[in-house]
Amino acid sequence: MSSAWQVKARARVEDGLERILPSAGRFPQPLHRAMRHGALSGGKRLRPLLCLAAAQAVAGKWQERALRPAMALELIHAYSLIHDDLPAMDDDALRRGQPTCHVVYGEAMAILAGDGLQCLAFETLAGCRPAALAQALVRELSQAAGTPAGMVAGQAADIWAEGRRMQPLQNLKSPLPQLPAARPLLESIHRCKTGALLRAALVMGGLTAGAGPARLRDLRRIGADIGLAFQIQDDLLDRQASTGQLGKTAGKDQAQGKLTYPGVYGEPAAHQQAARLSRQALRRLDGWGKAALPLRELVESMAERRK
Ligand code: GRG
Repeated sequence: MSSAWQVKARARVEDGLERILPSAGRFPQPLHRAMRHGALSGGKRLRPLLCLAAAQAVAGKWQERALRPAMALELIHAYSLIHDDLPAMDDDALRRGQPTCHVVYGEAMAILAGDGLQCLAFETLAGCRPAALAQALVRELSQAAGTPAGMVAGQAADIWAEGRRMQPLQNLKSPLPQLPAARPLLESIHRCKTGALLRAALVMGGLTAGAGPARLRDLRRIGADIGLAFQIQDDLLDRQASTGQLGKTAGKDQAQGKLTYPGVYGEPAAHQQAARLSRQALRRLDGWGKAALPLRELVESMAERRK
């Protein structure tokens, strides 16, 4: 169940995204419609809410100026989902209970829509003031979304580990090194692919609210905990929930031979690990006081999520 704070924050994010996305009627219309399809067709808006909640936890009250970084995070997330659904990646026709972007607009427009959303994310951050804050936010988001320790690196390692889409590499002149062992590889994939952006959401909220080094370190640690817990839960939900519940195709990880926590450790141990990480994140918030209530509630609702 969403708290009143979450309802208000989500509405502000929806309004903001509606405002900054190019209108559907603007040339070239197929591109802009595809971008809007990717960014406005539902979604829990977790990353923006985490950013806004972290800013409030640090500053003690609602931070209007955290809306820009919050939207930038969601734009990057939306781009990653559009690209992840492409036939060359995860190849899925269903997302948030609707046909995926490439199914509706074709592969070329879906690729370009993802590119456009990524550019718009950084343009949005460029409008933050003072300029030193904009610079710090751009650094945080580009590291979390990029490589070697961000989302793009995690996605590449995931695809490499899965093996299915690597056939062209047989033509390489110099062979690639062996993949790391399953357990460290799995944790690294999860921390980079999904965890890095969730961690950045907290850090960007903290930066916007002027957090000092100790608060930023706490936010980074909380973000790392909930980021890994989130992906472990995703692995579990992929096995345990239905396509109707998830709004995306269930049971794909096993079908595609993906490296997952329940696959490597078993479902009970994976469940325990996710629960332990969520508890650890909540403990780190002890002593933050009332201002951190929205953040606590978000961490709790993430731990209980069913989709
Ligand atoms: C294509 C560069 C590139 C990266 C893609 C994030 C990602 C990397 C792939 C998504 C694959 C996936 C479904 C991972 C599970 C975790 C995840 C990101 C789930 C979707 O996030 P939610 O649950 O989605 O926050 P909503 O729809 O609520 O926004």
